[in-house]
Amino acid sequence: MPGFTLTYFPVRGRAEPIRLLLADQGAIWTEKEVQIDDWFSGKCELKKTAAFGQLPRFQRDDFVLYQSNSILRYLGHEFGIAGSNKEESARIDMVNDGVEDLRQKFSRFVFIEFETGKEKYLQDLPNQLSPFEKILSNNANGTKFVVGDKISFADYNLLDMIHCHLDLDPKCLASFPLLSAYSQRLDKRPKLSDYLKSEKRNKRPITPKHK
Ligand SMILES: N[C@@H](CCC(=O)N[C@@H](CS)C(=O)NCC(=O)O)C(=O)O
Repeated sequence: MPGFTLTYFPVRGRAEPIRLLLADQGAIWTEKEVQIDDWFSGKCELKKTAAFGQLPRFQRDDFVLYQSNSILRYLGHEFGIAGSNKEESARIDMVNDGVEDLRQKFSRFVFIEFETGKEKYLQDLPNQLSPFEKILSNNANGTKFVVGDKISFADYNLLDMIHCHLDLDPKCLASFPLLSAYSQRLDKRPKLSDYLKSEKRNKRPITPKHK
């Protein structure tokens, strides 16, 4: 088993879809935690060497990678879950880019508008979720994954975004039967389910803003 190391803050954040993928694919990995205060006080040397001055950081032996979506895609190739041909890979990338757009909106809301913008954010959320419902409906009537008949790295990214939004509003999937069934189905995958129940996962808040 290759030695994977994931370095991030003690939150779920942008490392969480990577953790979901690793857990579900049966990988063993080492977590290195960086305390947020150390990072911003300059105590942490890693900020100076990080490719874009940010985390997560992924390492496998002497191969180091930054950018959460690049890490997801790399692991997608590693575990054979990045598409079985060019077209499938491109569609998986497309969904993953759509998840990234949603993650950026979610992050902006959590970090900038949390106190004042919740009502507006939740009002607009169906508009943000409906493309994913449609994507699911176009693939085996929503009974499988976002693309093809095999899980892909984009599924872990989408699942994490669903988890984040269910935490914000447990009823947010009420008008999205396919997304709702999809997330319940994925959560029940044995290795993923074990990880989701684990203490190490549950002691990490979604972001530093969450309790
Ligand atoms: N596009 C990057 C964004 C990384 C990012 O925003 N990282 C944040 C935590 S989620 C960070 O390192 N913040 C501390 C800083 O910017 O110094 C990725 O996907 O990895």
